[in-house]
Parts: sequence; structure tokens; C-alpha cells
Amino acid sequence: MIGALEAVMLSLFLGLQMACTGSVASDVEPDSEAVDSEDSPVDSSTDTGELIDSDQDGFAASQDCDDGDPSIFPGATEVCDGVDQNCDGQVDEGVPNDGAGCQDASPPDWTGDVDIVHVTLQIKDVGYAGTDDGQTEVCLSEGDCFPLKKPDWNDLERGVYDVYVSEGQGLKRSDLDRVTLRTSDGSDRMEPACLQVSLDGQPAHCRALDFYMGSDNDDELATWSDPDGLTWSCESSCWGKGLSHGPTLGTVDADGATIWYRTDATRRVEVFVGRDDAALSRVHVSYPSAADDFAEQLRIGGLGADQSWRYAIDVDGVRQGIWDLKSAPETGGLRFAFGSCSKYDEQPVWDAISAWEPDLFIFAGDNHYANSSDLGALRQHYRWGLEIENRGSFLQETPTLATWDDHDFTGNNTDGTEAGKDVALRVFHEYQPNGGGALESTPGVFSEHRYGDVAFFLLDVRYHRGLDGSMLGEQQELWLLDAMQSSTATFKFVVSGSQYAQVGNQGKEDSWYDFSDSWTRLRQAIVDNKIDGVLLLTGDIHRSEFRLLDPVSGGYGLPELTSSPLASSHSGCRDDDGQKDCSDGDDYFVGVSVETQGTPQVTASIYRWDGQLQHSWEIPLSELQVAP
Ligand SMILES: [Ca+2]
Ligand SMILES: [Ca+2]
Ligand SMILES: [Ca+2]
Ligand SMILES: [Ca+2]
Repeated sequence: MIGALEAVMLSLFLGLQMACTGSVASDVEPDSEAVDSEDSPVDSSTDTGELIDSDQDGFAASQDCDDGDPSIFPGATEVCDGVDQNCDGQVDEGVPNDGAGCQDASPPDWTGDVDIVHVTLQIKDVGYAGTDDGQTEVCLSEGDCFPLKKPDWNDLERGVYDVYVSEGQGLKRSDLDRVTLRTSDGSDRMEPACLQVSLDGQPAHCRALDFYMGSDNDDELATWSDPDGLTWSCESSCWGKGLSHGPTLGTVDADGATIWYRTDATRRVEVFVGRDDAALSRVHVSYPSAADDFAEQLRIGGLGADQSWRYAIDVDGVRQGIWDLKSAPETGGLRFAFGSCSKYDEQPVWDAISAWEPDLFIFAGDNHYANSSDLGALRQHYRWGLEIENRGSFLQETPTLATWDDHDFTGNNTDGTEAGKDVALRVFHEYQPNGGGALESTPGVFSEHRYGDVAFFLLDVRYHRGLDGSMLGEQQELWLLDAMQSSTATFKFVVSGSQYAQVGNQGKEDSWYDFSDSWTRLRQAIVDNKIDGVLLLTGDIHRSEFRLLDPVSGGYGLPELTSSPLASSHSGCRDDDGQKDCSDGDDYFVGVSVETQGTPQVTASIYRWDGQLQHSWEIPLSELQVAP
């Protein structure tokens, strides 16, 4: 990239060069003598041969990519506006930008029928709750009632926010005239703290509540109606702020970073980026939509390689916070951590991961345990994960990548035959800022990412599993083999939720072992295409272990690094030949230091939840090379 001053000098130099060689472009030097505002703007030059500079920015029409705008000329300062200021043919390069010109956005039109109803109910962390077997509902008219009860989701628990979504409603606005909370059979008991309603995202109602819900005792209400009715406005928020979740950082590259956030309703969101808190520029404005559950992800480009920035988010003009972000370097290694199986409400392992200060964290599957293809349940489980305080704060400033395994796909040991897999895919893309899938034509959560001289290939081992007898499906497998072959990265980490090793003792393994043809093709492709530096990252098995997997003839032993669980139940280590190290009976993460300069090497370490080192394995690149 050339800076503004260099660009001016370059254009001066070129102009002088052309003058010396008798070019018709005689003079681009900023020189008021050469410019005559009385010259006809339609002519390219005056009668005396002087060039026209209509906007008087010192650059003649033949050099100026817009001779009608004095802020646009070769070497001008680029700003994010969707316009090429410096006449280099690139738009908004080198300045933080959202890829869409940092344009302001118009608020949505809320006049038609209401299709999507969001109801948020916050339960106090005291007294009654957790009896979610009854018929609690919110009514917005005589006949339009929405049940606060969902399958596959333990709702109305103490101290939580539940968000219920009803899509495709087609409600007439004029019919909606009340907000009534009621339990019809008296078997749900709770102490609600706040009730919020949005209609197609429009903040339509919010109210702090202070009573017991139920019907058996004198101090309980079976029905509560807001005395003000449906107010069609909500200045406050049950979440205490407009940003209900996040921000989190997703994939980063050598010029950009992905920011994810969720608001409590459709509100005006402004994202700012700058070198320091006193110099933030607005780079994005949007109104998150009800159809996406108010979740948005945004790639900010123009950050340069390996650069530290600050970013801030305002919702309805109110600053929600300021955080750090850093773009990836062009070259070199990194420290990354990864893990799988995060089920429990308490996840102390995040304190140790945060203290280890990885450049990147990878969710290797079973990132939640919705075990469901219900839209509301899947979203609720992603939100719960972000509401865990130490997990949520870590994700605000550490980039993440993610793939899934069965529990955060649709359920235990599920595969590509699951009817609800597209609901799971929809919610994954809403909540995981991976930047989208790798192939437009083939759905799934697989994607390739580059950080310096290191590549990550995230596999989707659920969406296509078993449909054609393979683990990945034909298109994903072709993509993977091609992407690995064409990668110039020193080390290539292939991330799979399921293990490659034989994990069970009998019958169905729920691993690559069930798809031996797929596993053989992957290893054979590494040999045939001489793909060096491949390591396998996996999760799933509720213990952490390092293995060296047998190659096919001519190949090298493939390290399999398995990190599990972050916060879940435990399984015992097995005693078999391929296993190198194993830790069981506790929560763990694996930290990986990658050195690509000098003697390239990977150092993988299993850490317990409290940061105590369990095992380390040093793997030089020289051990990951196909024989010539
Ligand atoms: Ca000009
Ligand atoms: Ca100009
Ligand atoms: Ca430009
Ligand atoms: Ca621009």
C-alpha cells in the first residue's frame, strides 16, 4: 500500500516523466498558474495547451479520477464512503471499513402486518421457578396468545432470560391492544423480573415486574395485565442495555476482523473503530432484524496486518462499551487454544484459557447441548453460552472459529439424515461469526481460515454424514482436499468435532472410524499430493488425549490432538497403542504454540481447568513431511 504523500510524489514523478517524453499529459503538478477557471470545462485543454482542472485540486482531468470533486485526486486521503478518493482503483482501502461504504441506514418500516413476535421474560433469581410444565402464555389481543413453553429447552428457570419467538404470524397491528401474562392451570410458578415484547423487531413493550406468578396461594397472580396496555415503545430494556449479547470476535485475517453482536430488539446500531478511544470512526450502521434474532456479524476490513485497534458499539446512541481487537499477521505462527463439550452453567476453564492469552480460540464442537432442531431452543442455548460471564468476556476480545458436533447440531450421534438440520445450520450462522461457509453451493459449517503461516480447515462432520456413505459428503471432501493441496501454509490444522481414532469399544463408534473409506481417502490425498504439516484437532470424547495415527503407505504419522471437555461429564482414558498422552476425570483445554520461523514446530499442551499443565508434545515440521 502506498501512503498519500508517496502517491502524490509518484504522480508528480510520472507527470514530469510524461512531460519530458512529450506526452500530451503535460503537467499534473499542482500549479495554480496552469489552471484557469475561466477555461471551458468541456475542453480538455485551453487554447494555449494548458490542461483543464475543473475542480482545482491540482490534478488535470486526465489524471483526476473525478475532476468534479476537489476531495478526490491521486494521493488524496481515502475515507470510508464507498468512493475511491485516491484514484488507485480501490474503494475504501487502508481505512477501517465495513465493505459497504460505512453508509448510514434507514430504520425499518413498521406499518404492515406483524410476522415475528419476540417475547423476552426475565425470571428473578429468587423464589419460584423451574416448573415449566404448565401453560404460561403472553396475550397481545383476545385471541393472539403465545405460549411461554418450548420443547427441548428448560425454560422459566430461576435467574435467566428466556426469549420466545413466533414466526409467520400475520397479525394485524390494530388487533393488538394488550400485554397479558397468565398461567392457565396454576402449575407454573415463578417470580418474573421483566417482560419485553418486540413485533417484527419493533420495540413494542417492556416492563419491570414484581409479583409472584401462580394460582394456588393468596399472594400469587394467575393473570397480570399491563395497565398501560401495549405501549408500542420500549425506551429501556430487560437486559439493562440494548446490546443483549456480545460483542464477540469471529474470524480474523491479515486485513480485517469479524465482529458479532446481538441486540434486544431492532434498534439503531453503530460500530466504531479507531487506534484509540479518542479517535474512533463510525464504520457501520444497521438495524438488526427479527428474522435473524437480532444477531449480526460484520467484517471490518482495512485494518492492516497484525494491527491493534479499539472498537465500540452504540445502540440507539448509547455507548455499550469499548474493546480491543487485533488483525492477523501476514506471516509467522500463533498461540491458539481449542476445546469442546461445554455443557454446564459454570465453566471455570475460561479463566485459565483467558490467562493463557491465545491469539485465537477454536470451538471444536458440542459448544452447547441443545440436542434439538427447535429454532427457539437452539438460539437459547447459544445465548446461554454467551451469558456465562467469564466465557462472554473472553470472547469480546479473542477471535474465535467454530465447528459443531452432534449435540450442537441436532442431537446425540445424529447425522445428515436429520430433518431439522437446516434449522441448526441457520442458528449456527446467526450466532457463530465464522464469516459464512466455504461453498455457496454446498450447505454446512465447513470453512478455511488463514492466520500468518498457519491454516485452519474447519470440517462439518454432521450435516452430510452418512448420506453417500462418507463422512463429509462428496462436495465438502473435494473442497477439503483441494484446499489442503493448494494451501501454502506451513502447518495445516484440520478441525473435526468427531475423532479419527476408534473411540468406543464396540458397535457404532460415532467417529471417522465408522467411515474408513473417507479416512483412507484423506490420508491417501496427503501422500499423493505431498501435503506436509497436517495435524488433526478433535473433541467429543470427554477426556483430552494426544495420539499419533497410522499413515497410509508413504505417509507420515498424523498427530491427533483431542481437547475435551471444557465443562461437562468425564470419560476414562483408554489404554491402547496409538495413544500418547491422556488426561481424564476433569475439565481441560489444549493450548497450541506454533512456530513457523527457524525450525518450524508445534507444541501442544493439555491444561486442566485451573491452568495446571498435564502433558506437552513437541512436533517438529520435519516429522510431518511426505517422503520425496
Ligand atoms: Ca482536478
Ligand atoms: Ca478531483
Ligand atoms: Ca482508493
Ligand atoms: Ca473512499
